[in-house]
Amino acid sequence: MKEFSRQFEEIKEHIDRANRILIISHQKPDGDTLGAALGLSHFLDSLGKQHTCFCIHKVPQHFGYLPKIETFTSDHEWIKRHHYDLVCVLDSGDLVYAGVEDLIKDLQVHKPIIINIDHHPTNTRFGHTNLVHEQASSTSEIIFHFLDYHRHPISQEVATCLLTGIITDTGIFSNLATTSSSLEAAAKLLGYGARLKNIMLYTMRNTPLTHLQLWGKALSRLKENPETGIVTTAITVKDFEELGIEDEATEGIANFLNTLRKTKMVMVFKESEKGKIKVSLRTTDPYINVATLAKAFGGGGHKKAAGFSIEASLIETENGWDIE
Ligand SMILES: [Mn+2]
Repeated sequence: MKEFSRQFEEIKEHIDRANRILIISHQKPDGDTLGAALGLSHFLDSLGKQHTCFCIHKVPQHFGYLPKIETFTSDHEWIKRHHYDLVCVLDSGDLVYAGVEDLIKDLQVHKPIIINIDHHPTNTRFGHTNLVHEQASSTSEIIFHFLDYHRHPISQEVATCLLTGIITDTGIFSNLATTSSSLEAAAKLLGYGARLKNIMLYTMRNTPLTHLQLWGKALSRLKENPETGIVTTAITVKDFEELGIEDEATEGIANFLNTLRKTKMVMVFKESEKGKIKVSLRTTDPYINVATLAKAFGGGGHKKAAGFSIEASLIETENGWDIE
């Protein structure tokens, strides 16, 4: 972690100087953005620093086991009325992805310092200090290295938050984000008392029946293009309405399809509202970089897992699903 010592020092100095800090998790929050935010929040508590955790969307209920998750707010107006001199944006390639472009504009009256902590290779370095570590499994792992660097004691609470991020972003240590460094960090966090049983129960074994019914629809529509080797499927607004569920139910489908044998690439088209399609891209092919593809359409992500949104409609062809 030596290569990041300058950023580790800089961030600590900014924190020491700040009076009021805003921690931002990205929209549609996942285990990593929340785990990293709360890990940082517990750290700020131990320094006696006033701070707020913000996410534009409500935190999903199943993260209720994360200590202090109830302190998250989505109240833009409330944030606007307070004076923040430091803003930490976590696990977000850019401010649009974070869902806080407008909020940051509103906060500009007080000219806060912006700290960007992330592991997405498509990160735009939008902060005054950018701690972007592309090889890290998760932003939570980066927070772990930050605390470790400053030799700050890690409590059971912090360990549970950070291990949540590592476990969810590595798909329980199964995807390519799994490295010796992420395993080492996880081992240390377990040593600090991280509640592994709760993490597994609430993040990995907590699927509602209706979500699997939606997966069933997606699986029944799978198509493979024999020429390109690309596998596609689609989920429509109607599916969500019929099952009475939100689009978070699709989380994990693309990763699951990526277990298919001999597939160039998996594309999941999700119609989140009429005329708006979210495309998730996955590959295990060593020569394909889906982040580049996603970026060409205004999205982003990792080499093997990325996505973008587009205004289009779904069409079904003989060899697969497409957009037009
Ligand atoms: Mn992440």
